[in-house]
Amino acid sequence: MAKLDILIAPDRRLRTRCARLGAVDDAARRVLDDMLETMYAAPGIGLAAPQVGVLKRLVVMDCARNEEEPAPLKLVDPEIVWRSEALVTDNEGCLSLPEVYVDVERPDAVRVTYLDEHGTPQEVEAEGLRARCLQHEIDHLNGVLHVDYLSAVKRGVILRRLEKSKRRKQD
Ligand code: GNR
Ligand code: NI
Repeated sequence: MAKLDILIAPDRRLRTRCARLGAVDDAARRVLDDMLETMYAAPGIGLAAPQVGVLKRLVVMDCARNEEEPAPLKLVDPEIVWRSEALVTDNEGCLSLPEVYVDVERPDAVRVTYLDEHGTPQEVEAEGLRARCLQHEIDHLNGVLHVDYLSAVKRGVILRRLEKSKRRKQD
């Protein structure tokens, strides 16, 4: 396994609609393993492939608390097939927008279909933090970031600040 570099916004690759895989091969399994290692090292509770520059519909997650057993989840071509009517607002972070926390209103529960690492179709229903994380990651696959739920003015302020701090690090 290898730890990958996490892209920081603004970056065009974080704004791309990622491609479906349709099937799972060794190359996809390797990216998923590298993504999990990268996510645990960050640390984060989820990671989408575009965050490591891979423009494919791959997601890894682990929302287990520190005192719980690890519960890694690898999802290929995840798709939301049901959303609860009940909405909840909670604070979200993103590894691609360090230190930017945004209150986002989302359905409290979702059902998601996906292919597992063996290519077998699976379905998962989640609520609370797991549902929020699934929605946040699937947003990434569509080029959507948590700041997109803010007003254009607030989003602009945040993205320009990130742009400047990236430029400072480069030179
Ligand atoms: O680590 C993460 N924490 C988090 C907290 C609330 C809602 C979503 C997330 S996902 C984030 C990691 C990340 O950026 N995934 O794309
Ligand atoms: Ni994110």
